[in-house]
This record gives sequence, structure tokens and C-alpha cells, in this order.
Amino acid sequence: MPWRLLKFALNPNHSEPRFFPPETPLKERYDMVIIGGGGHGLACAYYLAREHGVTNVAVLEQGYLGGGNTGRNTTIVRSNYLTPEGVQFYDASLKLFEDLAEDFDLNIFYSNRGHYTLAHTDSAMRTMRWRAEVNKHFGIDSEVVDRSHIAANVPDMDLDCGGDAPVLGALWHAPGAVARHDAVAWGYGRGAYQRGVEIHQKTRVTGIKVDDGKVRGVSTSRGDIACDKVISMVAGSSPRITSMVGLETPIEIYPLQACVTEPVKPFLDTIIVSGSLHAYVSQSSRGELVMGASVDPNVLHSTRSSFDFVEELADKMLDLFPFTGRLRVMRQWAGMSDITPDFAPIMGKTPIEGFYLDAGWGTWGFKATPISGKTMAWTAVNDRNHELIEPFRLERFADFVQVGERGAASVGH
Ligand code: PYC
Repeated sequence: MPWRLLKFALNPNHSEPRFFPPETPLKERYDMVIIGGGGHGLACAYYLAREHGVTNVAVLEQGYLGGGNTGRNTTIVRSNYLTPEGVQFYDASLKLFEDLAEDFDLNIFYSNRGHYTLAHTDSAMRTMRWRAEVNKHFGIDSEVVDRSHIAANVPDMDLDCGGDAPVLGALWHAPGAVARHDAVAWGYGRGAYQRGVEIHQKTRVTGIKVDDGKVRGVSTSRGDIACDKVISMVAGSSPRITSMVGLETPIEIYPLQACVTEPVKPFLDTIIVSGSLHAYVSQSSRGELVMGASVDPNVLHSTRSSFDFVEELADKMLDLFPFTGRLRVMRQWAGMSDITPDFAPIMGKTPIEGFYLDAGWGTWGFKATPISGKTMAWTAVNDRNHELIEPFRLERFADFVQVGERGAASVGH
């Protein structure tokens, strides 16, 4: 038993150090304000402090830390994207993920599982070959495999899918992993706070003050703050924040639902995604099946759950794993996906001096947490886009240089 735990157990007067400090009043001025206390915002605060020595920073979160999409995703980490820009960006993120537990001195339950993207049609096989070639070009461990590879690793899967849509092969991505999402947020949050950053929960940003095209401060539900730089790192609320500075983005918000079953004995140690069936599944370390599908069909700013989602997902899951018909669904929830026209994020500087944007995270935000934090911190400090995020700049839509990532967005949308 760890010594610290024993001390805590035996001595009622010994108090375990708080993970986060008690709430303090807001200061009148910060060098930088980060809007959003999810993984991305907390990671940015952490790298600002750790790598740039910038600590006069406030992270403002309207709810609780990691209570938005950070705590609502299905924790998949992978870098098997389609575009060179996406592959390099997510590969850098995956590499940071691998060292996070050590950086934080906190177990983030990073579990390397391997990731199959199943192909049920010839055209899906073509896309898998395309992705594999781009991945290999950048040194990413991805390859197209046939049915025997899948059968050997996932013996309980019905590769014929009940005869409806037989699996032809898959893209196999050995580095694919899962991690505990809230631990990632807490690790970044604690690391930032220990270095002097302030984290304010239940603090809603109600306005951003801009004079002469330059950021001067923010208004919040707890009063006004002066600052020269604001970094918006929210999900589901990006249009609300960008409208405060008069900025338009092509983001549309769709709910993305997920659910878990009751726990069962371990039978699935890889991550399975089927873009054609619009379903994906992994088994958590507790034994639950963590499952999801594509985004809801209509634009909606809501985290409501629907029966339609479970019904349709169960239909697909039964094709892949017929025995799951006996399992009960234990929990169901939704997040809000900020979807862009090219299925890539929007990152970096904006036409408003001192206003930086990290948005458009659709269904691909969790896996980008470390690299978003790191590159946005660098961008805000240097007032110039980090080279890894330059392709994701907002102006790409006006310039017609989009980063077409739809073919790698996991489940079809
Ligand atoms: O990008 O791997 C992914 C993913 C899985 C579920 C939603 N997005």
C-alpha cells in the first residue's frame, strides 16, 4: 500500500492535499484569459506555464472542469488520419499522450489497444489504402489488413455481419489507445494551478471587450477582467463566443451521443470502428462496452439523449457482436459537436488582435487535447500560428484551401 494512503488511513487529522485550490476572487487583470476549462483550455494553461513561464493566466469555465465534451467523449486516441496536415498534428498529440501520466504524476489509464477501422465495401477499402499510404509516409504505424487479421484479434466478431454487410478488411492502427478523459483534464488543471495559473469554475464569459480591433478584456458572471489576450477553447459554445467579437465561423453544432453497457468479462481488447455501419465500440477496463455512432442528423444545441440513437446503434452492434443483444445499457449521454465543412478544426490567430481560436472539434477533439494545448500556448505567446496548426487557420475557408478530413472522421457523418 502506498505510504501516503496508509498515513491518510491511520491519521484522521492528516488531510490529503486538495487537488484544486478553493475558489478565490477574480483579479482585475491577467496577461491572458482562457475561455473553457475542458481538456484543451487546461492543457493550454499548463503549457503556457510550463514551457513559456506565463502564469498570470485565468482559465474561466462556465460549469465544472471537464464537464463539457472532455467528459462526454469515448476517449479514443489515434493518429490514422487522411491528410498530411491531420496525420502530423494527431501524431504529435499521441506522442504527448504517451508521456502524460509521467508528466502529471497521475495515472491517466492510457491503454494502448490497437484500432481497426472496418471496411465493408470496395470504396471503403480504397479509402483505407489511401489512409494507410499517407500514414506510412509520415512514419505512422497503419496498414490495411484482411479478414484473417481481424478474426485472429477479435474472435467474437461476426465478420459477415449477419450477411448484410460483410467485412472485407480494415485499416489496422497499432498505436490506437484509450485514456481516462477526466484524468487528462485534472492532470493538466493541477499542473497549471501548481505553476501559478488561476482556474475559475462556474464563471461564465458574457462579453469580450474589443477596442480598435484589439482585445482589452472580458466580462464575466463574476465581474470584468482586463487582459490583452483571450484564447477561446470551448466546445458547443464556440459560435456564442465568436459572436462576442463579431467573428463568423462556418461551425454548425450537432449532438453526438454515446452509451455504455453493463460490465462483462474482457473479450475485446482493441477498438473497433465501422464507418459504413456508423458504429464503434471498445471495452473499458471495468468491462463496460463503450459505444457510439455518428452525430445526430439535425443541428441542435443540446445534450439530450434519445431512444432512436440506442435503437439504431443496437441494430448495428448486433450485426458485429450478436451476443450483445443480451446486454443492458447502463448509461447514455451526449456531447455537442462543432462540425466544420472540412471536418478539421479551426485554430490559431484571428483578425481580432489578441483573440485566438481553438474550435471546430466535432468528433475529434479529445485525441487532440495535448497538442492543441501546446500549439495554442505557443501561438498566443508568439502571436503567430505554430507550424502544426497553420493549415487549420480560419481563413482557409475564404481562401478555398480546406483540409478534407471527412474520410478519417471515424464514424460516417
Ligand atoms: O475520432 O476516433 C474518433 C472518434 C470516435 C468517436 C468519435 N470520434
